[in-house]
Amino acid sequence: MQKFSGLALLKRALGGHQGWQPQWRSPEPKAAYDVVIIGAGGHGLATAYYLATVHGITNVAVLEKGWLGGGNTGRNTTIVRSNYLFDESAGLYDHAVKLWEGLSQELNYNVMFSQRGVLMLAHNIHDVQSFKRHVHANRLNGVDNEWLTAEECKDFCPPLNIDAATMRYPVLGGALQRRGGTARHDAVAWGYARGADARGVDIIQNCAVTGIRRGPDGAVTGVETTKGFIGAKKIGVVAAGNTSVVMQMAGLRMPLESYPLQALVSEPIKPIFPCVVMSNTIHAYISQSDKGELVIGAGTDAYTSYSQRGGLHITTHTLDAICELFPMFRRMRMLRNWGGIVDVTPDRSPIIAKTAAPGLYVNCGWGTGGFKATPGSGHVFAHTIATDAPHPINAPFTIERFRDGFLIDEAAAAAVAH
Ligand code: FAD
Ligand code: PYC
Repeated sequence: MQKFSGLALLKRALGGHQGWQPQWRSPEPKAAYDVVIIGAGGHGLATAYYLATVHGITNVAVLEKGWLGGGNTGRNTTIVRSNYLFDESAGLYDHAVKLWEGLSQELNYNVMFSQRGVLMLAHNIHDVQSFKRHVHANRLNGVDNEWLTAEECKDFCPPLNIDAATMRYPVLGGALQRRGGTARHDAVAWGYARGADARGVDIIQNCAVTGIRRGPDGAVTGVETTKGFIGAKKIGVVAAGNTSVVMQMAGLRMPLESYPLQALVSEPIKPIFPCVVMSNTIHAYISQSDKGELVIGAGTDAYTSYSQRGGLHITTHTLDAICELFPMFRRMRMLRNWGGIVDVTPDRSPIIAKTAAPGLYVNCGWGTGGFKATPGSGHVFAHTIATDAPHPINAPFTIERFRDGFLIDEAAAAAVAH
């Protein structure tokens, strides 16, 4: 694998940037693989990477109907945090944050992970009580989170308006996770793709899965695709908003609904915004990308849909909220908006599990919040596929919890987007 280093960059720069190799191959599919992963988003690529690096399973294909990272991975607003309420979630999301902290080194690829802090604002008594409960629960689990007064919020994020006289919903304080922050979403997909490819994983783009074949015993035998049949001993479905459609191909119904979720960015400006701020109550969140754009987002559309765009009224509502919280941004122009399709479970927690079909595994239900979990999700899903048993961290995240009632209700922590 081509190594990146300061010296390598300098050498290429002096040589007119000749000689860079493609970061991954574009192979034709083989007749069969030990494992086929459906979906080359961050989670699917991370799964393939850890199958190869941790479990030594390299006869793996990742099949992608479009382009690598072109789903929600390349459409999200890159917020990383682990301030979820329940022990199970703290275990899962903080596992991911710990992997984020070493990911650029692990992949030899700069994923631009920036722990600039995620501040969740409280605007009413309910918010204050709920966030303080999160702060205490997180700290019991060894996850950093602290309560700030309104003035401390303003110190941490100077553009924030805390003048109660000018606001519908005054800022009463906020919960700050300093280890939270942002990362470069494309780089995460590219870094995992490059690492998996170098270990022999075939990443096959423009290859839609159109069917899942099962043998007489119910076990999977392979997938029908737009490039023909590909045999597989094991199949991992990591198709985000399309999960229900793909699982239906194996005859399985999922407890999921798919909604459009959108975001938008402003014109780029000089660095002004030092952290991530989220407001669940007035429905907006904001950060600034390293390119200088303000990255702004809101909630899902109210209705299920497979269209990768959201309703205009959601955008205008979000911008109302942003202008109220940060009056100085009233003069900004918005550059572009886009949407993704998010797969939402009834308890707003993911499913990372074996299924009733032998050899078929599913990783889904991340809804509006799976980017932050990418490394941890791939790591534990690879374990589940390789050993046919869950990793202790994902053991509670079964499909059966919706039958048995062991829900992990993270609606509040799933935050502004829900
Ligand atoms: P994806 O990246 O969507 O990958 C799934 C892939 O499967 C896609 O590339 C798709 O083309 C492919 N696929 C589907 N069907 C088939 C098929 N039949 N055959 C082959 N391939 C198929 N999360 C956060 O943690 N923080 C955030 O700030 C955040 N902001 C968001 C903002 C927006 C606007 C959106 C839309 C989402 C946001 N999320 C956020 C959620 C996050 O993006 C997702 O949970 C996460 O990226 C899911 O990753 P994935 O790899 O599972 O899915
Ligand atoms: O999960 O933090 C999150 C998030 C922010 C915006 C969308 N999802």
